Amino acid sequence: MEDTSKQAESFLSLLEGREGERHAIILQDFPDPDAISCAFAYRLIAEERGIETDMVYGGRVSHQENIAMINLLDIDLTEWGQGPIPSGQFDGAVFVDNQGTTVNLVDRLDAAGVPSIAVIDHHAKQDRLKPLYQDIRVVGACASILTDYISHGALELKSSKPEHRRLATALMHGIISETGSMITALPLDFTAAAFLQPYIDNELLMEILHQQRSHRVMEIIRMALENRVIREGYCFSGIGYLRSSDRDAIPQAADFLLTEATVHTAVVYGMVSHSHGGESINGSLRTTEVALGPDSFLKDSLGKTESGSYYGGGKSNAGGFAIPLGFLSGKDDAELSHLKWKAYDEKIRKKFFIKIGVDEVSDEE
Ligand SMILES: [Mn+2]
Repeated sequence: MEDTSKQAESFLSLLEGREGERHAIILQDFPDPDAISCAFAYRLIAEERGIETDMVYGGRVSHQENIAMINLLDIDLTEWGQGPIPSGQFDGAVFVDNQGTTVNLVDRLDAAGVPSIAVIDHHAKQDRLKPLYQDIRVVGACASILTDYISHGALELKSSKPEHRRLATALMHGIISETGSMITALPLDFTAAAFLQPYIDNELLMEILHQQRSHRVMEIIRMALENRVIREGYCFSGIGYLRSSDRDAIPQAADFLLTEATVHTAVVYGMVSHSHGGESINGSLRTTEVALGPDSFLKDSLGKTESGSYYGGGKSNAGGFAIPLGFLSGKDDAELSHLKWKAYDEKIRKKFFIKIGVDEVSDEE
């Protein structure tokens, strides 16, 4: 097993002599369990050394499982909307599970003169930030890096402390969810999970992992089932109009469609009405096909806007896209709404069919 004590040592020396400081822990705009647990870990480690922290993000915590996680584990994330960050409030920013490229707060932190103290991440190295300290490792979950620090003395976990149990549970959830239930886990992730195991709250972990679906989500899954078209292992489903608050049901519906025996790739999309009056087609792709490459699949299928940005992209087994409607946005009477959806639905499906090379005419079930 690799000796990681050096990294933990240099991380701890970074925190030395910083008593009385206040750090902003920066999460990506749409924080996931890995990021949330890392932020929580940094907070408790820093607290031990007299450093105050705020855990902040600039977007939205969506997906009911993530909302359940922060509620059940009592993790108080702060959302920083669009306004400026007051200067003099923070001595430094610490980026966990990101390197600033998936964060809309970086320019505002710069404007407020907040220096980047640390970047702790497991994504491929990017050059957006120039932090004092960085630890970027090839590991399944960033939570495993924070756990590695803890196991090397950053924090002495005690089962008798409820906060420590909540932290261990959060990190375990981060590792499990980020590695697809350990399928993509690397040795350090297993070491971290083994270290955390004695401290976790099993019941709480179960509760976070087994969030029940809301009625709305069930309805959207039903529509996705009804409207699905399957061709050569690909399953496409347009689900019509939905409110922006139900947007998270789209990836959940795609997850569900992927469970059908003959399906290796599922794409679900719908017309989302936003609170500011605009509309867009939002979609999610899920695949079990290792060779597919969601990023290029979506870019090739849907192309890009006139200004040259792609409508979508993704990572190894998932992706998403958003196509703004622009001039066609806004509430219409039933007939026009129907026409509008039908036009987009057919156009999108056609683009995917072209990409996978199947004949559109064979569309009739
Ligand atoms: Mn991560």
